[in-house]
Amino acid sequence: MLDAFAKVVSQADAKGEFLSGAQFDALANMVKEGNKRLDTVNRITSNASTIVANAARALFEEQPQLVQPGGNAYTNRRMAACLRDMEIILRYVSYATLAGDSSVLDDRCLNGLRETYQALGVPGGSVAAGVSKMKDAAVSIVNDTNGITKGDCSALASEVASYFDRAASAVA
Ligand code: PEB
Repeated sequence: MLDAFAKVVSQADAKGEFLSGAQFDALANMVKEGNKRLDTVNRITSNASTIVANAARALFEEQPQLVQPGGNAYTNRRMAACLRDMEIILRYVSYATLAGDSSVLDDRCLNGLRETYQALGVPGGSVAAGVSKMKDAAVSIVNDTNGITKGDCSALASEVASYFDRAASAVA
């Protein structure tokens, strides 16, 4: 598990070189913009249950077969497993956002997840659709300028979106 700093260190060390100017500038910018990152993680974290619940509701509206007899979210046990899975994925996206690097998401959540779903008979495409709904909700919460100092959060918003996309394409 790496963060943006450890990642650069390992890349430079693999080549036996000092940090490049570009690597240094990118990290300096990350420090300069650090409060935005923390606010972003904080917003996702404090809205996690809303993000999960709304995304799940929208998913089941769009794919009602999931909650009908024989569906993958039919019975309270499977519904609970589904909501839990969405929450786990959101949690790892929040960690990756804090770290500024996807490795925690890749290594601890996505690695082998497609095969797990295949073995369980859970449709990966439906999980991906749920993840994409969480993405839309999280990005709009991140971009909500209500009651905060206005600034440019576009880079962070697209970084957050990229972690959701990564999760969706890992299971689709
Ligand atoms: C991954 N999910 C399930 C299981 C595992 C995971 C390991 C099997 C064990 C269990 O049931 O608890 N666990 C989960 C995860 C990590 C982890 C992401 C990462 C660290 O450790 N059903 C649907 C939707 C979808 C869904 C499409 C979006 O209809 C999910 C939610 N996951 C789902 C369901 C089960 C499951 C298990 C229904 C139960 C499957 C079953 O037992 O029939």
